[in-house]
Amino acid sequence: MGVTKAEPGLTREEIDTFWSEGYLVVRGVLTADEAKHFASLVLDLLPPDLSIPDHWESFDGRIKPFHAAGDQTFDGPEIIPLYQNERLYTVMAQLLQSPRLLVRDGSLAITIRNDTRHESELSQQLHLDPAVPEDVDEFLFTLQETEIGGCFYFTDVEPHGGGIHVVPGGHRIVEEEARAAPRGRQLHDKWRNISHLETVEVTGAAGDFVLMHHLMPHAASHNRRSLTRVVQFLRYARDDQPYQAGERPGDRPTDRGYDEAQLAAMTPLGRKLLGVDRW
Ligand SMILES: O=C(O)CCC(=O)C(=O)O
Ligand SMILES: [Fe+2]
Repeated sequence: MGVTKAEPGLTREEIDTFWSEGYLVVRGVLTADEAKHFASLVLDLLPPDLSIPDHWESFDGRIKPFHAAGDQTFDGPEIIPLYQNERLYTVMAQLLQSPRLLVRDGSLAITIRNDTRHESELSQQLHLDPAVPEDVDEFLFTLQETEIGGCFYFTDVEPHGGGIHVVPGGHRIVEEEARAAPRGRQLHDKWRNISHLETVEVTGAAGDFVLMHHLMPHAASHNRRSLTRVVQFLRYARDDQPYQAGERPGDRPTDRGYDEAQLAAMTPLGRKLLGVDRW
Protein backbone atom coordinates (compact mmCIF):
# COMPACT_ATOMS: atom_id res chain seq x y z
CA MET A 1 0.00 0.00 0.00
CA GLY A 2 2.91 2.25 -0.61
CA VAL A 3 4.14 2.59 2.97
CA THR A 4 7.71 1.92 4.02
CA LYS A 5 8.14 -1.83 3.67
CA ALA A 6 10.95 -2.14 6.19
CA GLU A 7 8.79 -1.00 9.09
CA PRO A 8 6.69 -3.69 10.75
CA GLY A 9 3.05 -2.70 11.12
CA LEU A 10 0.43 -4.17 13.40
CA THR A 11 -0.67 -7.80 13.26
CA ARG A 12 -4.23 -8.63 12.18
CA GLU A 13 -5.01 -9.32 15.84
CA GLU A 14 -3.66 -5.94 16.98
CA ILE A 15 -5.69 -4.18 14.29
CA ASP A 16 -8.83 -5.97 15.49
CA THR A 17 -8.04 -5.06 19.10
CA PHE A 18 -7.61 -1.41 18.18
CA TRP A 19 -10.99 -1.23 16.44
CA SER A 20 -12.81 -3.09 19.19
CA GLU A 21 -11.15 -1.45 22.23
CA GLY A 22 -10.46 1.97 20.69
CA TYR A 23 -6.92 2.06 22.00
CA LEU A 24 -3.72 0.01 21.76
CA VAL A 25 -0.20 0.28 23.11
CA VAL A 26 2.40 -0.06 20.34
CA ARG A 27 5.53 -1.28 22.09
CA GLY A 28 8.99 0.03 21.48
CA VAL A 29 8.33 2.59 18.76
CA LEU A 30 11.38 4.37 20.18
CA THR A 31 14.36 2.65 21.76
CA ALA A 32 14.92 3.26 25.47
CA ASP A 33 17.81 5.60 24.58
CA GLU A 34 15.70 7.59 22.12
CA ALA A 35 12.91 7.91 24.67
CA LYS A 36 15.40 9.15 27.26
CA HIS A 37 16.74 11.69 24.79
CA PHE A 38 13.25 13.11 24.13
CA ALA A 39 12.33 13.06 27.83
CA SER A 40 15.33 15.22 28.60
CA LEU A 41 14.56 17.60 25.71
CA VAL A 42 11.10 18.13 27.17
CA LEU A 43 12.29 18.42 30.77
CA ASP A 44 14.83 21.02 29.62
CA LEU A 45 11.89 23.29 28.75
CA LEU A 46 11.24 23.69 32.48
CA PRO A 47 12.78 26.91 33.75
CA PRO A 48 15.67 26.00 36.10
CA ASP A 49 14.03 27.88 38.99
CA LEU A 50 10.74 26.05 38.28
CA SER A 51 8.82 29.29 37.83
CA ILE A 52 6.16 28.15 35.40
CA PRO A 53 5.61 30.78 32.68
CA ASP A 54 2.19 32.45 32.74
CA HIS A 55 1.27 31.16 29.29
CA TRP A 56 1.82 27.50 30.31
CA GLU A 57 -0.77 25.36 32.08
CA SER A 58 -0.05 23.77 35.42
CA PHE A 59 -2.48 22.02 37.74
CA ASP A 60 -2.32 19.08 40.13
CA GLY A 61 1.27 18.30 39.17
CA ARG A 62 0.47 18.28 35.46
CA ILE A 63 2.57 20.82 33.61
CA LYS A 64 1.82 21.70 30.00
CA PRO A 65 4.47 23.77 28.23
CA PHE A 66 3.23 26.26 25.66
CA HIS A 67 5.36 27.33 22.75
CA ALA A 68 3.66 30.74 22.86
CA ALA A 69 0.41 31.93 24.41
CA GLY A 70 -2.37 29.74 23.00
CA ASP A 71 0.05 27.61 20.95
CA GLN A 72 1.01 24.26 22.46
CA THR A 73 2.67 22.74 19.39
CA PHE A 74 6.39 22.08 19.73
CA ASP A 75 7.90 21.36 16.33
CA GLY A 76 11.49 22.52 16.50
CA PRO A 77 14.06 20.59 14.44
CA GLU A 78 14.97 18.42 17.43
CA ILE A 79 11.33 17.28 17.83
CA ILE A 80 10.50 16.79 14.14
CA PRO A 81 11.86 13.20 14.03
CA LEU A 82 8.90 12.18 16.21
CA TYR A 83 6.30 13.49 13.75
CA GLN A 84 7.88 11.52 10.91
CA ASN A 85 8.65 8.31 12.84
CA GLU A 86 8.33 5.63 10.16
CA ARG A 87 7.07 2.87 12.39
CA LEU A 88 4.29 5.05 13.76
CA TYR A 89 3.43 6.23 10.26
CA THR A 90 3.20 2.62 9.04
CA VAL A 91 0.82 1.76 11.86
CA MET A 92 -1.34 4.84 11.26
CA ALA A 93 -1.47 4.21 7.49
CA GLN A 94 -2.55 0.64 8.16
CA LEU A 95 -5.35 1.68 10.53
CA LEU A 96 -6.56 4.62 8.45
CA GLN A 97 -6.23 2.56 5.25
CA SER A 98 -4.41 5.27 3.37
CA PRO A 99 -0.74 6.22 2.97
CA ARG A 100 -1.75 9.86 2.48
CA LEU A 101 -1.76 11.14 6.04
CA LEU A 102 -1.27 14.44 7.81
CA VAL A 103 0.07 14.85 11.33
CA ARG A 104 -0.66 17.52 13.92
CA ASP A 105 -0.73 18.49 17.60
CA GLY A 106 2.79 17.93 18.97
CA SER A 107 1.86 19.16 22.43
CA LEU A 108 3.76 17.98 25.48
CA ALA A 109 2.98 17.17 29.11
CA ILE A 110 5.06 16.64 32.22
CA THR A 111 3.31 15.05 35.19
CA ILE A 112 5.18 15.23 38.47
CA ARG A 113 4.31 13.36 41.64
CA ASN A 114 1.24 14.64 43.40
CA ASP A 115 0.18 13.00 46.66
CA THR A 116 -2.68 15.34 47.48
CA ARG A 117 -5.91 13.47 48.14
CA HIS A 118 -8.45 13.85 45.38
CA GLU A 119 -11.87 12.35 44.93
CA SER A 120 -10.85 10.91 41.59
CA GLU A 121 -7.73 9.41 40.12
CA LEU A 122 -8.35 11.68 37.14
CA SER A 123 -6.83 15.15 37.05
CA GLN A 124 -9.09 16.24 34.18
CA GLN A 125 -12.68 15.62 33.22
CA LEU A 126 -13.12 12.63 30.97
CA HIS A 127 -13.39 14.12 27.48
CA LEU A 128 -12.96 13.76 23.72
CA ASP A 129 -10.73 15.88 21.51
CA PRO A 130 -12.42 14.86 18.27
CA ALA A 131 -11.34 15.93 14.81
CA VAL A 132 -14.86 17.29 14.27
CA PRO A 133 -15.21 21.01 15.06
CA GLU A 134 -17.47 21.95 17.97
CA ASP A 135 -19.95 23.84 15.80
CA VAL A 136 -20.67 20.76 13.67
CA ASP A 137 -23.76 18.98 15.01
CA GLU A 138 -23.30 15.43 13.73
CA PHE A 139 -20.38 13.07 13.55
CA LEU A 140 -20.03 11.25 10.20
CA PHE A 141 -18.45 8.07 11.64
CA THR A 142 -16.45 7.52 8.45
CA LEU A 143 -12.81 6.52 8.17
CA GLN A 144 -12.18 9.86 6.40
CA GLU A 145 -13.38 11.70 9.48
CA THR A 146 -11.48 9.50 11.93
CA GLU A 147 -8.34 10.83 13.51
CA ILE A 148 -6.02 8.51 15.39
CA GLY A 149 -3.99 10.19 18.03
CA GLY A 150 -2.32 9.30 21.23
CA CYS A 151 0.97 9.83 22.95
CA PHE A 152 4.55 8.77 23.11
CA TYR A 153 5.57 7.73 26.61
CA PHE A 154 9.14 9.00 27.02
CA THR A 155 9.32 7.55 30.53
CA ASP A 156 8.12 4.27 32.04
CA VAL A 157 4.51 4.67 33.19
CA GLU A 158 3.73 2.13 35.89
CA PRO A 159 0.33 1.82 37.64
CA HIS A 160 -0.66 5.13 39.29
CA GLY A 161 2.20 6.78 37.47
CA GLY A 162 0.00 9.36 35.75
CA GLY A 163 -0.89 7.17 32.76
CA ILE A 164 -3.62 8.34 30.44
CA HIS A 165 -7.05 6.92 31.35
CA VAL A 166 -9.33 5.48 28.67
CA VAL A 167 -12.66 3.63 28.49
CA PRO A 168 -12.20 0.21 26.86
CA GLY A 169 -14.61 0.17 23.91
CA GLY A 170 -15.51 3.77 24.73
CA HIS A 171 -15.43 4.98 21.12
CA ARG A 172 -18.25 2.53 20.33
CA ILE A 173 -20.30 3.80 23.30
CA VAL A 174 -19.78 7.37 22.04
CA GLU A 175 -20.89 6.38 18.55
CA GLU A 176 -24.01 4.59 19.84
CA GLU A 177 -25.02 7.53 22.04
CA ALA A 178 -24.31 10.13 19.38
CA ARG A 179 -26.20 8.22 16.67
CA ALA A 180 -29.20 7.81 18.99
CA ALA A 181 -29.58 11.54 19.70
CA PRO A 182 -30.11 14.56 17.48
CA ARG A 183 -27.00 16.78 17.39
CA GLY A 184 -24.83 13.96 18.72
CA ARG A 185 -21.66 16.10 18.57
CA GLN A 186 -23.21 18.39 21.18
CA LEU A 187 -23.89 15.80 23.91
CA HIS A 188 -22.15 16.03 27.31
CA ASP A 189 -21.17 19.65 26.84
CA LYS A 190 -19.69 18.89 23.41
CA TRP A 191 -18.10 15.76 24.94
CA ARG A 192 -15.86 17.91 27.14
CA ASN A 193 -17.43 16.52 30.29
CA ILE A 194 -18.24 12.79 30.25
CA SER A 195 -19.20 11.67 33.74
CA HIS A 196 -20.95 8.32 33.29
CA LEU A 197 -18.16 6.02 32.07
CA GLU A 198 -15.53 3.97 33.94
CA THR A 199 -11.87 4.28 32.98
CA VAL A 200 -8.68 2.25 33.13
CA GLU A 201 -5.14 3.61 33.26
CA VAL A 202 -2.86 2.82 30.31
CA THR A 203 0.57 1.82 31.56
CA GLY A 204 3.57 1.43 29.29
CA ALA A 205 7.31 1.64 28.93
CA ALA A 206 9.52 4.46 27.72
CA GLY A 207 9.34 4.39 23.92
CA ASP A 208 5.80 3.00 23.65
CA PHE A 209 3.07 4.87 21.78
CA VAL A 210 -0.49 4.76 23.11
CA LEU A 211 -2.85 4.81 20.11
CA MET A 212 -6.32 6.26 20.65
CA HIS A 213 -9.37 6.58 18.39
CA HIS A 214 -10.56 10.21 18.32
CA LEU A 215 -13.90 9.17 19.83
CA MET A 216 -12.17 7.54 22.81
CA PRO A 217 -13.09 9.25 26.10
CA HIS A 218 -9.85 9.92 27.96
CA ALA A 219 -8.28 12.01 30.72
CA ALA A 220 -4.99 12.69 32.45
CA SER A 221 -4.47 11.16 35.90
CA HIS A 222 -2.52 11.98 39.05
CA ASN A 223 1.01 10.64 39.27
CA ARG A 224 1.53 8.96 42.65
CA ARG A 225 5.05 7.81 41.80
CA SER A 226 8.35 9.60 42.11
CA LEU A 227 9.11 9.05 38.43
CA THR A 228 7.92 12.07 36.42
CA ARG A 229 5.79 11.18 33.40
CA VAL A 230 6.88 12.86 30.15
CA VAL A 231 4.76 12.55 26.98
CA GLN A 232 4.14 14.00 23.55
CA PHE A 233 0.74 13.97 21.83
CA LEU A 234 0.35 13.44 18.08
CA ARG A 235 -2.68 12.99 15.82
CA TYR A 236 -2.82 11.52 12.34
CA ALA A 237 -5.64 11.88 9.83
CA ARG A 238 -6.09 11.12 6.15
CA ASP A 239 -5.47 13.95 3.72
CA ASP A 240 -9.14 13.66 2.69
CA GLN A 241 -10.24 14.39 6.27
CA PRO A 242 -13.24 16.73 5.88
CA TYR A 243 -12.23 19.07 8.72
CA GLN A 244 -8.44 19.00 8.35
CA ALA A 245 -8.38 22.62 7.29
CA GLY A 246 -10.42 23.73 10.29
CA GLU A 247 -8.48 25.30 13.13
CA ARG A 248 -9.18 24.22 16.65
CA PRO A 249 -7.83 25.60 19.92
CA GLY A 250 -4.36 24.23 20.47
CA ASP A 251 -3.73 23.51 16.82
CA ARG A 252 -0.59 24.84 15.29
CA PRO A 253 -1.37 28.15 13.63
CA THR A 254 -0.97 27.32 9.97
CA ASP A 255 0.55 30.70 9.26
CA ARG A 256 3.56 30.13 11.51
CA GLY A 257 5.45 28.52 8.64
CA TYR A 258 8.65 26.50 8.90
CA ASP A 259 12.14 27.94 9.02
CA GLU A 260 15.23 26.50 7.36
CA ALA A 261 16.29 24.44 10.37
CA GLN A 262 12.86 22.82 10.61
CA LEU A 263 12.80 22.09 6.87
CA ALA A 264 16.31 20.61 7.09
CA ALA A 265 15.10 18.20 9.79
CA MET A 266 12.24 16.90 7.62
CA THR A 267 12.50 13.73 5.57
CA PRO A 268 10.51 13.49 2.32
CA LEU A 269 7.82 11.68 4.36
CA GLY A 270 7.92 14.38 7.04
CA ARG A 271 7.43 17.11 4.44
CA LYS A 272 4.21 15.43 3.32
CA LEU A 273 2.94 14.61 6.80
CA LEU A 274 3.55 18.18 7.92
CA GLY A 275 1.91 19.68 4.85
CA VAL A 276 5.01 21.23 3.26
CA ASP A 277 4.65 19.04 0.16
CA ARG A 278 1.36 17.72 -1.16
CA TRP A 279 0.76 13.99 -1.30
O1 LIG B 1 -1.97 13.88 29.83
C1 LIG B 1 -2.79 13.02 29.53
O2 LIG B 1 -2.62 11.82 29.87
C2 LIG B 1 -4.01 13.35 28.72
C3 LIG B 1 -4.16 14.81 28.45
C4 LIG B 1 -5.31 15.18 27.58
O3 LIG B 1 -6.06 14.36 27.14
C5 LIG B 1 -5.55 16.59 27.20
O4 LIG B 1 -4.88 17.47 27.75
O5 LIG B 1 -6.42 16.84 26.36
FE1 LIG C 1 -7.44 15.11 25.63
